[in-house]
Amino acid sequence: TDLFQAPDYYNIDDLLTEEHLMVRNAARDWVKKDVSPIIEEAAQKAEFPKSILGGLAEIGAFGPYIPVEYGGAGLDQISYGLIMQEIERGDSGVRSTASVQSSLVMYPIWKYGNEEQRKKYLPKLATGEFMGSFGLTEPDHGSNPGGMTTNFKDKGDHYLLNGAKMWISNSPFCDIAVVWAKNEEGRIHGLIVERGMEGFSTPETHNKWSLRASSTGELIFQDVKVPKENLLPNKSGLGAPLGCLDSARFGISWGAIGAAMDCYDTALRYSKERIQFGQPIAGFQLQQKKLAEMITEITKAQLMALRLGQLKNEDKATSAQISMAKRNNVDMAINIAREARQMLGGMGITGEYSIMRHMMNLESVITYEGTHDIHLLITGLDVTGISAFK
Ligand code: TGC
Ligand code: FAD
Repeated sequence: TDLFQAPDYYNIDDLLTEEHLMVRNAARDWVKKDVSPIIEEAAQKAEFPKSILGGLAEIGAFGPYIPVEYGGAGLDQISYGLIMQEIERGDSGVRSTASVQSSLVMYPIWKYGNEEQRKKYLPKLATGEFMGSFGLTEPDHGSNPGGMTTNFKDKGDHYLLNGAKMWISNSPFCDIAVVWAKNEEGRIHGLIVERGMEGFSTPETHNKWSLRASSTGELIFQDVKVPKENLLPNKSGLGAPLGCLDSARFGISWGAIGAAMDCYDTALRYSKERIQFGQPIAGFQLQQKKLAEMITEITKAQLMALRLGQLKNEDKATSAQISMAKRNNVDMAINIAREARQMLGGMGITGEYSIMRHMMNLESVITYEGTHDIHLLITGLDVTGISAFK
């Protein structure tokens, strides 16, 4: 990784502002210095490296676009994307932690919370003093979150929350969780649940082969008394959590490019150095086909992400446009990881190189935040007007 050369085949840097480049380069330098050297061991041990939380906050990865008055970095959407790209070049699990904190915890508190909630939580989330998780998925409701059974009842001076969430990033160490649950009328609301509330537990999910440097777990609620002031008042219905997903999926469409860049760069360098049959394997047509297709796909993904960022800055990006980019760019990255791994031969399966870790991580990325197939159906619905979900 010391020699990392970021591919920029179409001079996309020329389309970025000074601020974008500054933010991107700061994130890139930090990943190189503080993430790349430790991440392989963390992944092998299946431990989230908590030592990097301060650094993530410093590069603006916790709330990049949240206004400065709430402790956020006050940046635009392209800067947010570039930060995600650089972090995921290091590891998708680290990017997951940042995505959840920013788009799934800070975003709903900022957009759907009241001023008191914003002031209480956002500045601490921005520094990493508080870490958050986002509970939407349940054991029996993944792609179909609208079917959720987690529920809360109005008990006069508090709400009583019952149910369980599964596959929750950051859950084992989160201080707060933004939890989506149905009220007695079946309407979905967001509640802020705090660690320490009686009846709230967060068991860790073990034995993952993917996203091993990210901590995943459950959120279990057994008669948890949630103060009424912890309900997010300004939006309800399934559209509320889905609105958060739009922001996270946008970040992932950039993040996946980072993972792909790292795989491409590693394979390119390796193939120029690795000699077989008396010549670098980069000289064989079959290997060049892989490299040529990789750089073509990365370039297409970069242009898609950049245009989407422009639309998002103008508040014009549709959910369906975001789905298309998430689906395309993650698929692009996982295919590049698989091809790049082959180019390294046996070396490709070891932790000496980052490729196999990226490849395994991307199996989660292509599944969470809406699976590859769900995003295809979202595009299908958008272009035909007919839902094929149900
Ligand atoms: P449907 O009837 O289509 O929609 C219900 C309501 O929601 C509105 N809506 C959206 N609003 C904002 N943003 C979006 N992207 C929206 N998509 C839909 C819609 O207009 C409607 O509003 P209203 O007012 O008419 O009620 O809902 P459906 O039940 O048919 O399901 C739709 C579907 C399949 C698209 C959706 O449920 C879906 O996206 N499923 C995938 C689930 C998913 O992505 N889960 C992610 C969990 S979080 C996670 O994975 C974090 S990973 C950690 C990390 O990020 O690193
Ligand atoms: P299912 O919904 O059971 O899907 C199984 C298969 O069926 C998939 O291939 C799917 O595409 C397909 N399928 C489903 N419905 C249809 C349909 N209508 N038509 C065609 N095919 C269909 N969730 C959170 O809320 N918060 C988190 O922080 C979080 N972090 C995660 C971290 C990791 C490491 C992982 C793996 C997941 C995480 N998730 C999180 C959950 C993630 O969002 C879900 O796994 C995902 O939405 C898919 O749900 P499921 O696993 O229940 O699969």
